[in-house]
Amino acid sequence: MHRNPIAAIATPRGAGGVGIVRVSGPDLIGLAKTLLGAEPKPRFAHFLVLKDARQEQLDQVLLLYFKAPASFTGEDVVELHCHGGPRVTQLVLNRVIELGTPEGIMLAGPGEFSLRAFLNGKIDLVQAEAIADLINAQSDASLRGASLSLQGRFSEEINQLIDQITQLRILVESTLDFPEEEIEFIEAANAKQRLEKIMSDLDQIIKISSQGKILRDGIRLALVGPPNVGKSSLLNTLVGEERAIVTPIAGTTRDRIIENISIDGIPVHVIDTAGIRESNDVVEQIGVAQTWDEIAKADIVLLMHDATQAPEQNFLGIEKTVRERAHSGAHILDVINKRDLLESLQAAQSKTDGESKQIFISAKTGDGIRQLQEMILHFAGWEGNAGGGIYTARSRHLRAIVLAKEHIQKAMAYGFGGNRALELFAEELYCAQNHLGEITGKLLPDDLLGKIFSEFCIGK
Ligand SMILES: Nc1nc2c(ncn2[C@@H]2O[C@H](COP(=O)(O)OP(=O)(O)OP(=O)(O)O)[C@@H](O)[C@H]2O)c(=O)[nH]1
Ligand SMILES: [Mg+2]
Repeated sequence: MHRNPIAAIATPRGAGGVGIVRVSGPDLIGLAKTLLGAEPKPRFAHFLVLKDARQEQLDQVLLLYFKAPASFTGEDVVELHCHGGPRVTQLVLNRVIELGTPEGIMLAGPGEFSLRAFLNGKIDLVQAEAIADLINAQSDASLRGASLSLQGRFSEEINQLIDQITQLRILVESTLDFPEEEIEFIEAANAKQRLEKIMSDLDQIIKISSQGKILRDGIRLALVGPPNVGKSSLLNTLVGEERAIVTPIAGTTRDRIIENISIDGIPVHVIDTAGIRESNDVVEQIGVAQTWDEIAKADIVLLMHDATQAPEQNFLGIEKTVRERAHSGAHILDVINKRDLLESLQAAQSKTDGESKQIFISAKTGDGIRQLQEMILHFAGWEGNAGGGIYTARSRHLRAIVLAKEHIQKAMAYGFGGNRALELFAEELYCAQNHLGEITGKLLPDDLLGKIFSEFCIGK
């Protein structure tokens, strides 16, 4: 399909050593020649002095010409590496657009280069998403996971599953034409074992992708409770810096504060919130309303209280509402803070059975913090990345795999008894295959592309 040339600044705004202006289009040899004043050699760094319309020097630049289809987008690509300042790059971009091509050059939208790479079959959808994840990665572990997806590890597993399902489908559908022999034929072809293999591979992929989803999305962790229990102190301890104001005055925090940290390489979005209490102060009321919002969005809620105070009526009320407001998959951990103030530390032992959701800590001394971090990872479903090899995954992928699994389960239930069951069986395999196809983009539901690529930055 013919698409008009597009251009954008591919490097971040701001000052830097080098800035890159990138152009992609079906035929850019003319533009490259005009810029260079000579025939460009593909994949060769040409030095040139870029001049404006009045023939005054704009900048000294390097020009790279990638000839289609051997480029990121699969089209002709021209890159101009100039000095990295917001003004320089903008002027270089303007000049390129001014010189133009017979069809003109449009400004690229977010992710439009990657979209073209996808549409031209250079990468599949999982890989395109992995590019965005790689750029946005906040920890080394998520970066490695995105890199594995980009290399095609995840897509490969999905494609293998699709192959297995397709083969089984072909087998079953072909027997539909030969009713007398069908059962023996299918038995001889180990159809049942093959179906079981598909099922166990699906389970394995679900397991890895749910880890991959944690690696990509991270864990949303809300610190909540009554005023003065030490929520902001805990935020500061987890971040390792004084980010939130801490005072002995109840009602110190009013605005929620979000900090991105990583625990053992897993991104964790920690949210300090306004202490929950009835208040006549309008600002505080808004803060408390935000707290309830955060409780609803969190994967893990740390419900904090003060070890020196017995939980009173008010606290029990908060606890009940927190449990009601948290989403169904969330875990609420009871964090009893200020353990250092207790005279008898014996009484304040945290249970260590692995499934206990209660822990004593001191945000002030750091006592119990490591154990708390482990609890957070555990209840978020992170099983550790012992062997590495976990690729990043998104909710969209996981949903599709789970749907595929449901169809395979239905297929299993139909079994191989008789023609009608076989038809239904084949139909379920077909549905499962389609759901898996959505992951890599072999099969695209409406508006998915727009949604995915609009999250990209411009110039990628
Ligand atoms: N001894 C001791 N004091 C603590 C500990 N954690 C917090 N504090 C003190 O408790 C008081 C309140 O701490 P904050 O962290 O501001 O409490 P908060 O829950 O954020 O309070 P609000 O923002 O008002 O809701 C401060 O004086 C802290 O120094 C702890 O582990 N031990
Ligand atoms: Mg606070």
